[in-house]
Amino acid sequence: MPGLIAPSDYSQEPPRHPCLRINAKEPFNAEPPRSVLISSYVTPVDFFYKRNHGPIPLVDNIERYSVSLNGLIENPKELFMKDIRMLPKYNVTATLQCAGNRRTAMSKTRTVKGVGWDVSALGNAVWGGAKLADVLELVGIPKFSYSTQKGGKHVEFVSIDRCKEENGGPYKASIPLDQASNPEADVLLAYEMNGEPLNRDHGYPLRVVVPGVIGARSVKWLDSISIIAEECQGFFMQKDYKMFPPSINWDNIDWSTRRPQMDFPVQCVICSLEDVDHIKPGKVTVSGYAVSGGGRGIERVDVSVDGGKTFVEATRYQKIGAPYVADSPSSHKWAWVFFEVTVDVRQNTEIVAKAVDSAANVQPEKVEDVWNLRGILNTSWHRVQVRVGRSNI
Ligand SMILES: Nc1nc2c(c(=O)[nH]1)N[C@H]1C(S)=C(S)[C@@H](COP(=O)(O)O)O[C@H]1N2
Ligand SMILES: [Mo]
Repeated sequence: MPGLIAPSDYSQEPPRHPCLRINAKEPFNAEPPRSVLISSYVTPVDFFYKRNHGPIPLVDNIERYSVSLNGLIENPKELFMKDIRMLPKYNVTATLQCAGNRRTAMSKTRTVKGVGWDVSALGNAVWGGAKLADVLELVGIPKFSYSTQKGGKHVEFVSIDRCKEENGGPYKASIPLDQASNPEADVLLAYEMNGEPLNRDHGYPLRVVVPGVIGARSVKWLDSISIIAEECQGFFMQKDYKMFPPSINWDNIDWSTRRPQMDFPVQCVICSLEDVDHIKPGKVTVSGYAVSGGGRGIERVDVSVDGGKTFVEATRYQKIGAPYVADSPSSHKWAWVFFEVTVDVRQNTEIVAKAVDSAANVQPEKVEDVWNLRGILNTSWHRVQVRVGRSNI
């Protein structure tokens, strides 16, 4: 597309913050340290995880950049940035989480395929942009549509980055039309992140943000939107990001048996302690994040200091000083919740955290129960080992 360019190598990557932990260099995949992740409720752009499948695209002329809307619609259209900026602007606070978050821990029980991630392959941002439902109206698709007259039932987002999984073709994904055309689903074509224009790593000049859904569907560097009859047939919808049971291995896998993963399940992680941490005996603050998919709130976060035998409830908050109530209109429904509890630790032990969402969904106790060959959606109870000594090491 004129305006947006996909480099074929990594010689034109943007600068990145030195505190990021790099899990893969080319394509660039990195996450912040745990303590940095929970130092701010809205994640600063520099510390927001970066998950890429190819070199970062470049814009040579923003005036010429446009998104084409095509497929099973009456009047295909080219939309320029000014057309998208003319629509009402929304700011949606939403947590983006990679399905591979916590993959490294899953790999420890049995090897999985994929980039290793600790617990910070997610971040919470204020995304600014137009609602996809408003954009679709520009091509004659009314709000709350399940199908177009020509039989379109899915909305496919196509980028321009070159991914080896797509044999050098662009990254793409789709969501159902009824979600895309529902203004309450808050799907955005975002041009801002935390009040600033998107930067190159996060999709400049325009990206999709699908709140409550695994990050893989929030396509960056948007080039075109196609209204199609069946879901997108791209690699990342059909041959990746699907949840298989632990019995499936690379010899017996049949990708067609499972649906592409959309909503993410309830998740919670302790970020104030490392996997193995050394502390002084006495009071310890246990804090971290909890988040669920589909707009479900966090009803409870339980913390144990005896390896999961007994639990106490942690305090939850989104705004300091204001009590958080799951699913209340005053809460950020698409955003994570921070939790905190002070516990007394006198001897070496395992500290555990688990959350319950507003649909009473719970996290699995053991990682083995959700192990899958691609290592996605590790939402098992989060466990850290503490070693108690007289002095803080
Ligand atoms: N065009 C494009 N969009 C993409 C990707 C990509 O590689 N290319 N990665 C996806 C995945 S797997 C995730 S988790 C999120 C990461 O977004 P971020 O890098 O802004 O954190 O972007 C998604 N959108
Ligand atoms: Mo991802």
